[in-house]
Amino acid sequence: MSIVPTESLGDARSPATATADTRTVHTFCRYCLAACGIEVTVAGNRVTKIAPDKQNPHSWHDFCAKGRTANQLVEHPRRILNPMRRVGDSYVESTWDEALSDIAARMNALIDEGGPDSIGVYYGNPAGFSSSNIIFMNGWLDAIGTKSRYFVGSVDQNAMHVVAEAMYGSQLMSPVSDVDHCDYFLLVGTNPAVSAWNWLETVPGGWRRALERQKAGATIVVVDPVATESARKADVHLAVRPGQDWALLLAMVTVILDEGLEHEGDCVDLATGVDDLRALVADADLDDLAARCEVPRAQIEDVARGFARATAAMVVTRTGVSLHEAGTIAEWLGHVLNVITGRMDRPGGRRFERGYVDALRMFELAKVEPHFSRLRGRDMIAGAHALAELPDEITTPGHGQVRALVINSGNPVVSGPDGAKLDAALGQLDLLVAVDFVQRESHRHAHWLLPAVHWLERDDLPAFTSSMHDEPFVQYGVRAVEPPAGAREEWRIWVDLAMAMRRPLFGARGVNGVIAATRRVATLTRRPHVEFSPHWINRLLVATSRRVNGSRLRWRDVIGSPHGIVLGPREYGHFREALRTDDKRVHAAPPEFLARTRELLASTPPVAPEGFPFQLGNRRHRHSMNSWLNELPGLHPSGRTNEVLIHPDDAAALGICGGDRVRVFSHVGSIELTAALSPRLRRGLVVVDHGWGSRIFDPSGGGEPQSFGVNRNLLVDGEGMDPLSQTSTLSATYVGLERLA
Ligand SMILES: Nc1nc2c(c(=O)[nH]1)N[C@H]1C(S)=C(S)[C@@H](COP(=O)(O)OP(=O)(O)OC[C@H]3O[C@@H](n4cnc5c(=O)[nH]c(N)nc54)[C@H](O)[C@@H]3O)O[C@H]1N2
Ligand SMILES: Nc1nc2c(c(=O)[nH]1)N[C@H]1C(S)=C(S)[C@@H](COP(=O)(O)OP(=O)(O)OC[C@H]3O[C@@H](n4cnc5c(=O)[nH]c(N)nc54)[C@H](O)[C@@H]3O)O[C@H]1N2
Ligand code: SF4
Ligand SMILES: [Mo]
Repeated sequence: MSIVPTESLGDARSPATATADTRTVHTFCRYCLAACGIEVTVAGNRVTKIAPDKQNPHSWHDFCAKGRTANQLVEHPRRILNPMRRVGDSYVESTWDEALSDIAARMNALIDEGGPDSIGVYYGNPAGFSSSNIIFMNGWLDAIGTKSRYFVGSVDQNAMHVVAEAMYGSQLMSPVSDVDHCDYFLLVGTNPAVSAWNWLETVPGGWRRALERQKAGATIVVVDPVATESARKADVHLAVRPGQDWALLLAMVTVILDEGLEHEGDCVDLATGVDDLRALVADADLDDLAARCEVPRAQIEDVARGFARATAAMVVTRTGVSLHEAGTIAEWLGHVLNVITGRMDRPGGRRFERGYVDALRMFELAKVEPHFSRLRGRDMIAGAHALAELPDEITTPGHGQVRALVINSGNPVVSGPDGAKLDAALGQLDLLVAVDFVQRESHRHAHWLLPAVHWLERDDLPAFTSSMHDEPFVQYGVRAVEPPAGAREEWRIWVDLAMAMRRPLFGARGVNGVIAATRRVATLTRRPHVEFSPHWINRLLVATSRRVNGSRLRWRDVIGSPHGIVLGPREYGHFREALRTDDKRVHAAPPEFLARTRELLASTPPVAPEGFPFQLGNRRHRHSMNSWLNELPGLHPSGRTNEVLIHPDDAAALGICGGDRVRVFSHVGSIELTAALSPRLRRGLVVVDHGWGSRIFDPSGGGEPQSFGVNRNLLVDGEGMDPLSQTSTLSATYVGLERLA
């Protein structure tokens, strides 16, 4: 079949119910992986209302306030509507032709001097919610041949990738939660009541569904140093010492193996390495482990037994685990608990969803050559280097020094470690290009601001993440409104840059010529849909998709089903065949993890350094998305900002009352904010929400920057890192507190 679309994208959109000037569009929210189905009312080209899509068969018929107000970002008063070029201290509006040719010429000159690695990119979390952005960004990076790729994974999910690679043979093999059949939830370092049940998986309304299971008799255990919204609903809350989940989970593995509570079949047939685990736990001492994580031994034993004996159970680990030095070990031990108690690919456990597209295979085909960073000599993880390495790579001269950087959907000065150091480095670049809607903190030194398109203005078919849904599902995410004339989808920016730089997209000769030819034909024939676009790829992916529950996906069904299609019931039993390990077994005890765990066992428990007696924790807010959406009045009544939460006893000892101004300092930075007292924290922990303190500039209007709250990551040392996943230790910083006069 031809993959050239025969209808325009406009025709492919959902058959909107229309009255005079008002239409209803069914699509899904792309702010987080919960992917809630939504019903968007559009008048003219304006969104007038967003409601949950009650007919979406996969979604939970509900959503959160971020989805409800998604149009506020579209209509942001400071939205960048055309490319903006820096001239001195201000910006002037420019055309795309000017922007692309200037950026291309400057980048080519830098490559001539310092090689391809002098061009770098940082891509943030929202890049992954577009079905075309990262594919074409990599195509452009391959065109250049640069390895200076930095990615949000090193402040988020890298531990999962490292564990999946070592245990299952592919970094992308992330199991999904089978919530509706689960009898025992062990939730570690996650607050799904606020953050929704998502981290490399889509489990719509996951928390609500877990609570329904609880009503039917299931047990929920939450492991968190804070009595969060989720912990307060749990049957058991283990207020673990921050960063010591590895000790807690290892203690549970010990109890299970010592007491013979493991799943015999899976320990023999499915997994290898269980004997190595036995040898490891033989060297561990339960009392020592309990002392390290500061959870009573009896409670650990209870939970381990309850978990192992439950008919159906799952461990879920998230960012509370990963943003610490032993994050990978704790993440691994969570998977070990699932594997040795027979929870993989069984009802109520962690299932492997195949998806209609074999993302694992595509990932293998696109496999990048190993690359070691210039200064630290560290390997890439999930195709990118650690954000923490970026500042030195920018400021240290030599061949391959990063001299031009593109920030694609990211705000790393606020979301990554040691923002001040990164900010200073960004200021030294020969060329900084930001692709975003508004100019935020990380973009303040930008030479070019390139306006992006919001998902309400964009079509997405998230085929490569189809294996992350908790049931087989497809939905074509149609746009609700047309983007502003001057904004461009990222894929087009990357394609245009490759062409302007005269470097072959994907490093494949001839591709640029084909794309240029389709553009010429489109102009000549006045049929814009003839032009090459990601739509071609979508058609190809659907045409070559694999059978789900025995049937093949058809394009007309995909675009003819605005609410999405559940492609039959959840399937079990594909995990084994999907494994990418050579022996098709789960490697329960990868040697590098065993070695690191022995190191941790031999180490003395961490002590707070002199002068910094508190540990800085983190919180997410329902109405924020990392460092953005904080500025939207519909989500945050004016004046809302972040504060420092302190345990009342700790506050009393320092003479601090709620409402006092307080200075929080670490050995790399200092911030000032208002104190709020909360008995919900462990003593010794202080909590500041991340994501605040990002200014929003006004490049077109010249107004004063708007600022909301303070950036707690200014206190985080970029040197702190989990050696296995290269993840920054964003939740482990030791800080001091003082009351300000
Ligand atoms: N202390 C601490 N720090 C953390 C965390 C934590 O728990 N504690 N969490 C970490 C986690 S999990 C993450 S994912 C990272 C997030 O880190 P990042 O992804 O680097 O940062 P965000 O704050 O999400 O900023 C995203 C930017 O993308 C823009 N944007 C949104 N949608 C689009 C789009 O479609 N196209 C384009 N071009 N731009 C878009 C937004 O305007 C915003 O400026 O932060 C990490 N930082
Ligand atoms: N409203 C909202 N929803 C979001 C986001 C958002 O910014 N806002 N971000 C999205 C993104 S990008 C992601 S990655 C997911 C993240 O989803 P989650 O990982 O569930 O994120 P959090 O809600 O920050 O929950 C992390 C919990 O870990 C706890 N914690 C901190 N340190 C430790 C520790 O050492 N051990 C243990 N056991 N717990 C610890 C914190 O107290 C916190 O309650 O959420 C997504 N959903
Ligand atoms: S939980 Fe909120 S932000 Fe996430 S997809 Fe749903 S509506 Fe969007
Ligand atoms: Mo994240």
